[in-house]
Amino acid sequence: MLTLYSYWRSTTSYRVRVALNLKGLPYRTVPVDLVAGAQRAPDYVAQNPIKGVPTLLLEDGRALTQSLAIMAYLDDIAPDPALLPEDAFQRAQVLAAAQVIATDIHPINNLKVVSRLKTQHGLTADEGTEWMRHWIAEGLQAYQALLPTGPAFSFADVPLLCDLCLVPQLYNAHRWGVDMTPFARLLDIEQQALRLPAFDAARPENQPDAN
Ligand SMILES: N[C@@H](CCC(=O)N[C@@H](CS)C(=O)NCC(=O)O)C(=O)O
Repeated sequence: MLTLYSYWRSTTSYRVRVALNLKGLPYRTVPVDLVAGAQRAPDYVAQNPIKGVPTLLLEDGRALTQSLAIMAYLDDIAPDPALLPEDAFQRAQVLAAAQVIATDIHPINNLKVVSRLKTQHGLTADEGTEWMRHWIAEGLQAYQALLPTGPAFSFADVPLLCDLCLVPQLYNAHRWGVDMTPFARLLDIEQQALRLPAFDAARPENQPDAN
């Protein structure tokens, strides 16, 4: 069976949990307590040198890191349902939206970045929260601006790779108190997604390490 090293509140782990569930791939979860610093333990770093979750351990013992790469791998080994459209232009649109979240929003709000701003650069807790709210809101504005009107999810009536990035990011936006008033289209997508068992089972509060 596949093994997912995951943290309940991690948005990158949440993406992969949804992908595994959508594709019906059974897996066991090994919690990595990010708040306790377990991602920096030497045994863990040997598998995931960037010191983050998720890591996906395959049945033969090989490990994969980076949530987008893991999702691409899962799409290759279990193509149904597809996470990317066949059409080259639509595929690029979905990847662009996914990257707004995965490469523009997430890295600058990661635990280690905001912690360092506080410990090394004098940011207060409130300023740290303001930092995250600002960059999440700016990123969500960009994401929403990329979307057509009409489909139930971002680009289609089924969830695609970018929706698997969006829903966890929205969880995070709620967590940090981002004003969601401008994001009605995104909240509709979230509502649709969380009705699906694959998303519901992947929610942070449904994870074994939730507290
Ligand atoms: N680009 C990586 C990021 C992995 C990552 O940093 N995940 C966060 C949780 S969402 C983490 O483990 N952070 C640990 C830390 O900041 O110390 C991916 O998409 O997998």
